[in-house]
Amino acid sequence: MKFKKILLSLGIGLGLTFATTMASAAEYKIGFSQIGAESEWRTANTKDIKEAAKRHDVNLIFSDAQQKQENQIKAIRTFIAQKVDLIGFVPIVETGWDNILREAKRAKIPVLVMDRDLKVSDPSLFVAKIGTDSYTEGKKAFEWIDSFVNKTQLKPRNGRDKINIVVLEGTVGSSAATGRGNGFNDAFNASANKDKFKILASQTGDFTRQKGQEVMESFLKSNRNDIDILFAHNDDMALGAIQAIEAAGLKPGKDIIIISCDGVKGIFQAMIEGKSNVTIECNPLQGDLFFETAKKILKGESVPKSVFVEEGIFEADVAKEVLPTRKY
Ligand code: GZL
Repeated sequence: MKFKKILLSLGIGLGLTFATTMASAAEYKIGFSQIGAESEWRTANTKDIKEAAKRHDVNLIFSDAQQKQENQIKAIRTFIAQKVDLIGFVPIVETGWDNILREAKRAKIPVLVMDRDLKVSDPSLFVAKIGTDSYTEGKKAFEWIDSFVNKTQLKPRNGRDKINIVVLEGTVGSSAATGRGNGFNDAFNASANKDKFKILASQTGDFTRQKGQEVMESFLKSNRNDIDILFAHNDDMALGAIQAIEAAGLKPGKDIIIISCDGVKGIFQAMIEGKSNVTIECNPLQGDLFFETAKKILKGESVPKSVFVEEGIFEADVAKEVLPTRKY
């Protein structure tokens, strides 16, 4: 009879929230610092991590940093004090991790990164990264626009000579935003049709629906009839922008073509309603791969430095058929 113990360590006075899942006499104790709950994607990522921890019988100490890097650093320091076997985290931004990861290294606690990338002076400060290829997602996004315009012979509205694109960028300094932006821009500059297009405006919406709506409202205020395409770095900002486009009396998905990244259920619903055109999948279901890799590390097995999860692309015409199969 497996002895089951419920461990619930509430956040200490640092404004952090810690929760420990039902912990059996698990083989390993793993501390995980999550960014927050900024998007449908993130909440799906968190749900999958917690469920995978149970499947892998890991004692998970989970911390939600509420979108603040300093909370992630505090949480990692707490994990070190708790002498966890391994530390996992999603770096909210790429830089600023060297010192805290040196503390983990001194404590001989391996670090496994999930989802986003980080930049450190010494690559040995983390063992590996499980995640998503944001550069390729951005590249796929422009390549889709290029082929869509070619196929439909989309013309600029308002008699303009250039097809105007506006961009809602993700969190400033995050690898997801940097990667998608670089991938998009490199594909744009490599295109034989690049002279057809112009980036009219580009601004961060911080990956949230609310800010996506606000920034799109500002784009529309100054360029109501001069926006042909919206590229949003995630679906949540696209969903916010859709509300702004409708409020401005325009038809999202028709007057303004919309492409975004993630592949969450909300954007499938919008595509079914004809309000968005395509989503570039970014898979949040990384929990099993994370814990499998963590156990290999803890057993002294070698693991690849970087592993990407599978990702596809879904256009509006398949949304109705695919939505029931979506897991997030
Ligand atoms: C991408 C991930 C991003 C999602 C957003 O790997 O880090 O963060 O695209 C989420 O929805 O907020």
